[in-house]
Amino acid sequence: MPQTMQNESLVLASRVTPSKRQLQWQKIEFYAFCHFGTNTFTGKEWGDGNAAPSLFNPKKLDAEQWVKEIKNAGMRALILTCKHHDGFCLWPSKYTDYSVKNSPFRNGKGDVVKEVSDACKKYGIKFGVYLSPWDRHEKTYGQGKAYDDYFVNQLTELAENYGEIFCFWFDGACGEGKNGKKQVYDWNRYFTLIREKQPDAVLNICGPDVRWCGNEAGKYRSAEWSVVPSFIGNQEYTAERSQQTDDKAFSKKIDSMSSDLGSREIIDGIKNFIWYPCETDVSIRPGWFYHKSQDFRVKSVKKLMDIYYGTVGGNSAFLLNIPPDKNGLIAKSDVRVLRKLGDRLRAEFSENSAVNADVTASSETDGNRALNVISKDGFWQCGEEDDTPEITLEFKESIRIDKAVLCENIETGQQIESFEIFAETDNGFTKIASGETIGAKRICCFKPIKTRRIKVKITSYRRIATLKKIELY
Ligand code: FUL
Repeated sequence: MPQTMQNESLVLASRVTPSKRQLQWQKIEFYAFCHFGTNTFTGKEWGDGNAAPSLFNPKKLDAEQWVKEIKNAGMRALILTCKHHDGFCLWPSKYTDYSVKNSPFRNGKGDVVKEVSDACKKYGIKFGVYLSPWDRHEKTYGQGKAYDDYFVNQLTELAENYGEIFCFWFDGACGEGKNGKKQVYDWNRYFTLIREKQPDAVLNICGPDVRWCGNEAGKYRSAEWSVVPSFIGNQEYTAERSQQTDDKAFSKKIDSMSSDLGSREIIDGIKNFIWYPCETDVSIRPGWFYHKSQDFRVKSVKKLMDIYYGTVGGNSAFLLNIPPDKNGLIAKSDVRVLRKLGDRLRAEFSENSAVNADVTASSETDGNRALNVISKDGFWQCGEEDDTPEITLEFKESIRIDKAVLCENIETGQQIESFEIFAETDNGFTKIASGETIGAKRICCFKPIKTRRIKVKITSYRRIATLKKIELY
């Protein structure tokens, strides 16, 4: 433990670790959101709950097409809007008539949730549920327990009938305004039910497992902490900061809750902390739902790569929305970008040069050797007295790289507060990258460089310093 670690808040924060389900979720890294429903047919972003079910008619719906494109683009899961704010259900719920069963889709015999979850199973990606708590159609909304019963019944249908669900996504948005209906959600009841039916599922946004990044514009923090003060995990705190009007500008707003949620300065004096890792949600288009007029406004591969590096490579998950069109297919314009994105990701991370290195460190602990950073299992942990640990990777022949990937062993917490990376050239060691947090993953990009030695220096950390992986591309 470094000399500077005398502060009580720092010690407490350094002892917070993720749950098993949070660890599993963290490995998914990059996954898709599919906003689909009556809005797809009415052109709206927020349906008012009055659109006729007869409008819902995706004649060529092919969930396998969605999943194949999503998987090929490098994503490992898909979250479907089973019910958005308009209340229309994409599965034939027993508890309402406002669903696919009263639509022309598959002559009222269809079930989009089933088709999408089956396709995910078939192609080996995970399936997640978005179920909007705010419901503009359901009459009991605003009546307290009556609506909670309705919501719990729907959660039960989804949790019981569609196999394994990796995530339940609870949106904090509500546009009722001051004079609108006021529903006090019984969150604990919802969470208890899901823990019982789907114990491995994470509960996102208004749930305790995964935190909303605070904006919908794809903006990420330069230092992202997964250990944050406990009050940030409060549902009301999240809901108050979520979307309150059908305001097109909200998706571009980048005033995220705060740019720093966990540094030494911010947590000073705080005693209660939670592991609450970040998820960055953003749409591939301006809207969350498909609008033909936005076919020319699909984000570029360059923009998506930037968000990928900043989120997956910045200790956050990346949740990219790809809204299927009126036919029930991912539109050609989006497919084109997704395919290029997949190719690009494969090319950027094709050959990890670090695997051939000789690894040495300024210190190491029993069982947690420096060499572990290039092997599949284990991690490196520096010695107790080592205030600025260094780890060096040496190669027999020069390697040419433009990216370094660093991962902390988050099973023992998030501890590193700053680091620097150096490459040896003819002029000695030159600094090629630096940063604050690492967490689950940090991707550093730099100008291509030829070198025979790479050194990672941890310039500040909390209680223990670990690295699980170093990769070089
Ligand atoms: C927001 C919602 O209001 C949007 O319609 C969308 O579902 C987005 C992911 O969350 O809060």
